[in-house]
Amino acid sequence: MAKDPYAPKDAPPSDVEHIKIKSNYLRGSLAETLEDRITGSIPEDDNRLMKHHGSYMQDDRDLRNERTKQKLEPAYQFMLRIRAAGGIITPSQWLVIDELAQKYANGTIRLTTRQSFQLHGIIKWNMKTTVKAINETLLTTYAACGDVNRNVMCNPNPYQSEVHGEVYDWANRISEHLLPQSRAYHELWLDGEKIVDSQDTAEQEPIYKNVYLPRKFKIGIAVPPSNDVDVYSQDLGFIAIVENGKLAGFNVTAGGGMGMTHGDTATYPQLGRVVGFCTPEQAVDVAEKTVTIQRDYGDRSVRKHARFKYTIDDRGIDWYKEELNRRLGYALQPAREYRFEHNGDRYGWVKGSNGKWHLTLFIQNGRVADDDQGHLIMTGLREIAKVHKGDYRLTANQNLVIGNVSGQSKRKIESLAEQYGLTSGLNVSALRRNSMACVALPTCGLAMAESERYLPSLISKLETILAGEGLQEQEIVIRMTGCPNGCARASLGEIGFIGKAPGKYNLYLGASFNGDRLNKMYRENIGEDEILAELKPIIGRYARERQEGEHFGDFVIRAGIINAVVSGTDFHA
Ligand code: SRM
Ligand code: SF4
Repeated sequence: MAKDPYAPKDAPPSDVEHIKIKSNYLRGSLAETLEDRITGSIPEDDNRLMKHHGSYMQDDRDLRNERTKQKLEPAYQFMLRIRAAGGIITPSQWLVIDELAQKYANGTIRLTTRQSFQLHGIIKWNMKTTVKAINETLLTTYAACGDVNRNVMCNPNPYQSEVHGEVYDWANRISEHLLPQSRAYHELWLDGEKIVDSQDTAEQEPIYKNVYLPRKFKIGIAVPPSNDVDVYSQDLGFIAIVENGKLAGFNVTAGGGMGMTHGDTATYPQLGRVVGFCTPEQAVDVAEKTVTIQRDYGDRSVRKHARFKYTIDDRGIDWYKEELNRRLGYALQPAREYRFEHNGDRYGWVKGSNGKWHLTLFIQNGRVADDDQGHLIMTGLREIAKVHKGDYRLTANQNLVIGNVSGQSKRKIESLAEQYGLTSGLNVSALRRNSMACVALPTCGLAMAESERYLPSLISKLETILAGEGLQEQEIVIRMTGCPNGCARASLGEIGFIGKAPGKYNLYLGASFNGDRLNKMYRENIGEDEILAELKPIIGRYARERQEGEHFGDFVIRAGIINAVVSGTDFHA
């Protein structure tokens, strides 16, 4: 049973638990503190609740020292996360997000690793107008962050349009079903009618109760052979099983998660394990019951130990299976055959089985902005959205698909994409195409090192090494995060970097190309010169000694450069 490394089960609940319970279903004093004109900030208790509404208070860390010197309060601002299950939106919704980014945020849009959008730099007094406009366009920020189920990811597979349509529909249903029910969001942001004392009224959270979850919860659906959503990194994953061209159901995975803390071996990234198969109609029930298991058994004392992966690892995967079957009232069927080939995106034009065309674009680290080298990504996507009749789909790798383009419109979309430099991203090296970096500085309050602003230049140097070995077309998954929280799933990079201090990273090697094996630390706390010096000889050996079709992550293990990680519990061994 429980070998809880932190706390006996009767340890007192953490502060956040008290804040949630006292909050009257996520209200707290947000209504007043958002109106307070004296400061651009909100108190910490409200900030904790604000996350459930899809926003984090931040400050611009580039300006922190200067403002402290000038005895000014930090440059407080808010990040807003907009969720859309499976990452599909209409061109008119895109235009609204684009306009809000120009008007109230920092003029850019950030496509995230979970197929959501982030706007950064919104000041407190513009929050309500922004959230309202998002809701008016039928998108939401509700439960984009916080101790609830987050955006449900889903493969934006443009090839098999019919199966994708069905899978996407289930992603939406799971997402809707697990949304919090509290009217606090409507009251606060949408001028919904106030419920005076929700403790006594009909307002209830049938799934979350008034305690919500011990920690965030994440669900993703993959459609093999693509593991683009990194299904094993999810708390709960569904792997679509397609038989005779039809969706037969899903294999269910449980207990994945990427976050850890440097120096604390009781925290670790972990991969979900396949526990069985369910029919499509059972998927919502499996998700609900799993969420309630985590609600009831997750650690509410130590937040570092509160993710579902620890609930499972402490008790064993068989315990979860039994508890799930018990709550379902039926047993999951045995898992079915499937095979993943990769966890990245496939770029360029493809024709779907519905006869429509889809253009997958490489958007470096998901940052939609214009630059001074002729890449007018923001302007280009805006101009395309004005004429495009299909959809925009975000991928789980921070990229974007211009989806469902008719044969007649293809030429027009293509020429706009070329005109604004959007397609130039398709000609970058195979390494860059498979790269991902989290936001980190200057907005992320937890960043220990640069990520989004640094990885592109590090890749340029690695490209020179790879080209020297004739490997410029070799696909290698490379990922970086500015701290060990894992927002760009760096523990699943064949080459992974996790920030340790300004300019210093831990280097990890040995994850698989299809996302079914974690990497392992190879060198600790090294700067750029050492990174390049360490990787150069390994890349050289890979060029000379690899076997036919062998991926880099597999090679470093076969060559004895690093040991394979079989389970996250051995990650630090
Ligand atoms: Fe994340 C916290 C950004 C995906 C694990 N994440 C944060 C915060 C909100 C920082 C904070 O708490 O103050 C970051 C905001 C930075 C900023 O300025 O925008 C942040 N996370 C992101 C995004 C935007 C990264 C990106 O470059 O795309 C991703 C938004 C996803 C979305 O749309 O919902 C993002 N975060 C992830 C992922 C990847 C995933 O979900 O597939 C993970 C690892 C998977 C997992 O959860 O295990 C992830 N973020 C974390 C954690 C560590 C959780 C843990 O288990 O310990 C934190 C810190 C926390 O929760 O305390 C965190
Ligand atoms: Fe911030 Fe760390 Fe997440 Fe990067 S991994 S966005 S630095 S919390």
